[in-house]
Amino acid sequence: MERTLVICKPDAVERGLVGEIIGRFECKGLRILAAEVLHLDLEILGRHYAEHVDRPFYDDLVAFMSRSPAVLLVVGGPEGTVAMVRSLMGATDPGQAAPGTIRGDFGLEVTENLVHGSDGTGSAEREIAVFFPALASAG
Ligand code: DAT
Ligand code: MG
Repeated sequence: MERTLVICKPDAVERGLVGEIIGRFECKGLRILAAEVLHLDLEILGRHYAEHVDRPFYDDLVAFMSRSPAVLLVVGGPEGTVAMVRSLMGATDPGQAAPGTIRGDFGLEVTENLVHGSDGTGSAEREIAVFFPALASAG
């Protein structure tokens, strides 16, 4: 089974969109393998977003991601699941995201874009290990 790390970001929780977002993955046929509500702090966000620490938007990104609780999910399915989740999410900027995608249907601007999904199978396994160490793959 291919796995990916999904985060329903603080805006999604605040707006009561978690059920809608999880429902889209379930309707597609993907499985929820793990779920947790967690108020993220700067330490865990620094590990999760390690590739972005030097980007100009990093401070705004982590301020947003740490302002209220998020819902962390491990989503699993057949080969291609990581890309399928990205396609259900839509483009990073909700203003550009296609209608029918989560970001396209519910978002307006890039920081508050509702949902995170890993961008490859390697980053998926690394991110799952950050938030769900008990589910980390061997090696
Ligand atoms: P994605 O979440 O689609 O994988 P990313 O990994 O490039 O996008 O960036 C992580 C998050 O950082 C993204 O969800 C929202 C924020 N972000 C990205 N680019 C940004 C920008 N140009 N301005 C402000 N925030 C940005
Ligand atoms: Mg990314």
